[in-house]
Amino acid sequence: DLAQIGVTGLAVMGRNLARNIARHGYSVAIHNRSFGRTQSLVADHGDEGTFIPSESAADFVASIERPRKIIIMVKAGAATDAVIDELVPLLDQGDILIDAGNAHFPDTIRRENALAAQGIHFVGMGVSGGEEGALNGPSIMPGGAPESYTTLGPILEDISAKVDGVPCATYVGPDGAGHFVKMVHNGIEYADMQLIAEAYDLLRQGLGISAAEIGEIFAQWNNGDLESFLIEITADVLSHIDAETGKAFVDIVLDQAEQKGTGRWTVQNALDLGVPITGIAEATFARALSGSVPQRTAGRVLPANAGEWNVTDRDAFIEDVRQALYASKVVAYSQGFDQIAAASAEHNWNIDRGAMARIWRGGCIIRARFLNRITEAYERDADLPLLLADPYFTQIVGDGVSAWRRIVALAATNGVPTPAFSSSLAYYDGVRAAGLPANLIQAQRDFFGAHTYRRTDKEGTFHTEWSGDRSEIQE
Ligand code: NBP
Repeated sequence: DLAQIGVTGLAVMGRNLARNIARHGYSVAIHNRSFGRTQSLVADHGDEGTFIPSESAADFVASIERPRKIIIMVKAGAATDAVIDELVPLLDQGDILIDAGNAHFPDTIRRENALAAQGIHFVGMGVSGGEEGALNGPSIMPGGAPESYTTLGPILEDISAKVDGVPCATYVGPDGAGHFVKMVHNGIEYADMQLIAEAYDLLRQGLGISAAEIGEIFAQWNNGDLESFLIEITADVLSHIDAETGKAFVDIVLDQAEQKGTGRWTVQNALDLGVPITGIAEATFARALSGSVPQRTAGRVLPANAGEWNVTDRDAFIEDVRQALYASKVVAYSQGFDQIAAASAEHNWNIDRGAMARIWRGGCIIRARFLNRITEAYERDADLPLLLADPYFTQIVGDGVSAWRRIVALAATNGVPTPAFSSSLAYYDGVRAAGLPANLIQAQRDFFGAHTYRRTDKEGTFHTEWSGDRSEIQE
């Protein structure tokens, strides 16, 4: 019998995805460049479902029913192109090739265009949730031609995470849309993690309490609006004791954060689109700063001239930090969804932002209770220009804004770096302001570069002839 679907690339992600599909009753053809991984999957988990192993790509393709559905789960970049190049000559018109790796979306657009010309459906598919998610239910963000989702969708929805019985998988949009949305998901993840780290730092420095005590605070927060996977694991991480030293685990981890690059891609794309995703950008740069060892070493001499912590009402301070965290988090998501809207308009992807929030509720790293609120906001207004301006978010962030200001002011006074809290508040005040000093920027631009300006009192484009003595030349 022929397999219903194939998976090639059986490292940790592909192996778990193949097992997940097989456990849902589908027969799965499996293949990997080096046959050892294919054999060990059968040896270790062959009893979980129907696997059809092949050593060669030709046998693999021949073992799958038509139109074929083949998931590629290999290292992003050149490896993905190598696999596509090997498979394509073996395929027939109408077959569906699915790249489930972390491709950069411009690569997906390029591949989709090239393969569409050859009659092959190419689906760039974001998968989030790590190895655990791949096995037990990830969040799945497939792009490509909509007709490919008709055959592929039911399988993806079957194997995805479910929240209230609703699958965390849906069609995102043409060509690179799926990988784009996965990229922004990762960018938001960077912001979310940085905000949590800043909250932790403020609690630690402000209250002088232990990591474990802060873990308890996070565990409590996880019972409310902040309930999310990242808050939950933060509570666990903070209460974890290093077996070797008996110290708090977080205290023996070197304070230099690394990155694989999806945060950087998100920020680069936002710069291209001109969308201010300051929360994600600050989070990405905060990781870069943490790893800037020569600068941090040289910087140790810089004077602080900072105040000293003197928190008199412990509970009030904790609640202020919680509100600052929640408000900053809403800003980060608001900005990320702006970026999705801008890219969707640029590429004609027609992405439903409410649906993206819905499929992020389970399976993925940023899964959180409050994503329901985002879905509801876009259900109220699909074209909402600013998530913060949805009545629910306006109220909840407005309720917390005094606390947010107190926390950012305290952090600045006491010399604690809170780039994501602070820049998110600056963004909030920026979009809220009736006027911005951008008028001065335009005047300066006109002065030195004759870049022109528009006026508040009449339509049109104007240029002022600035004279050598800096006074305006009268006509
Ligand atoms: P890796 O990213 O470590 O890739 C290993 C796989 O790529 C192996 O199957 C390897 O075959 C294959 N491969 C390579 Br490397 N070069 C190849 C080539 N030239 N031709 C054919 N196959 C080649 O595996 P992973 O960690 O399972 O991740 C797979 C994908 O999923 C990546 O794109 C990753 O970014 C993405 N992803 C990972 C996670 C996660 O949490 N790890 C989460 C979400 C998405 P071999 O066995 O013969 O060496």
